[in-house]
Amino acid sequence: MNRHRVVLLFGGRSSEHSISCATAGGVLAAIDRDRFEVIPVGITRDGAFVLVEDDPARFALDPEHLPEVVDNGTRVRWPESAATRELRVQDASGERSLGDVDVVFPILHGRFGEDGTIQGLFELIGLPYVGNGVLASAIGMDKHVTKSMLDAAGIAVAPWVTISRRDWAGERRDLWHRRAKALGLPAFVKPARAGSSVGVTKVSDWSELDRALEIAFAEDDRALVESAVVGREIECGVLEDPAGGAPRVSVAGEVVVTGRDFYDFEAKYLGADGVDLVCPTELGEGERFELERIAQQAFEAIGGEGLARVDVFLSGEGFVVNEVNTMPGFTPISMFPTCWLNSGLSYPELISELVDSGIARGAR
Ligand code: G1L
Repeated sequence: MNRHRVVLLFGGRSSEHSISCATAGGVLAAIDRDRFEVIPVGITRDGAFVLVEDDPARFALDPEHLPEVVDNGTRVRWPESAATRELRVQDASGERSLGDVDVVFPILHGRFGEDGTIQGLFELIGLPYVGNGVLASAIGMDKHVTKSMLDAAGIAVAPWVTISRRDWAGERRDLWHRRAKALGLPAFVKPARAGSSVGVTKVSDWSELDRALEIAFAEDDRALVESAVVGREIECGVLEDPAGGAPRVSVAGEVVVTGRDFYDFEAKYLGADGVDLVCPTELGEGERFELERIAQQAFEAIGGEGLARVDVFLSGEGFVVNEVNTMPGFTPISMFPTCWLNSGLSYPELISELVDSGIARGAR
């Protein structure tokens, strides 16, 4: 059988460049080589597309040495029209063809990665790709827009107020303070767009609000003030059904925070102490059923395609959706692959399934 040719795209102009590289290393090591031929394409921190050697070891997740895409002087050229899927590369000895590709697997975070822009490029040039499309990616990137969509679909979310930098700097700052304070304490202040808890502050006293907003405004022009939900932090994976049926939902995992304020950036990616991922986590039968329904609804509310991780709180009043992540952490030990592993899908199988669904979508 002819192997499908997969462009693994990673790195990029984002603060999570190294996480993307390490994730790509995990995918390179696990992807089924009998079925897929991989063409690794890195994006340098400056935004250059370079052809990278297909060597998983180069991108191992080592806290001492964070992996990165170095500019090796090559330049990858995308197909110039939707009539061709030919990838080309230029190097010191000139330009040559890399042959036709079947699908792109984008492992990119933040701006120009999971906000729909790169997906728009693939749509324009007619290249099939893995994961969410332009709209769901753009929605999922923005916490205010995600919450608005979920709320409109009748899905419970924590009460929130969105404040723009202009609102806050203007004459009516008091009005915005009052609106925020009506939410009650404790509260979280978050930038509207920024992944991995960057710029997020927990506020336990309103005297901390302005400082927290300032931190959030360093990341984005809009900030959310959100009621903190008291409850368990539970996450589950959603996968598109290739046959067009209802999306599938994995068993649930739980983020058990023991020694820090919340599940922040350090805890998530640098393996800092104080956080345990428990999967599968204990839920009653009714809760499991309810979570499955909510995860499916949340996925559909944002127009999800391919996959998503749905993060919820289980409070005294039931489930509250916190976030729909269209590009979840994806190393072999991340929550999303772990949830699927405990649902009977291994990491290599999960990768195969995602790539297959990207190819199938391209064919439709
Ligand atoms: F392509 C998929 F499958 F949709 C996909 C792409 C990227 C799934 C998960 C991710 N995750 C990431 O890119 C990252 C959050 C690890 C990048 Cl930093």
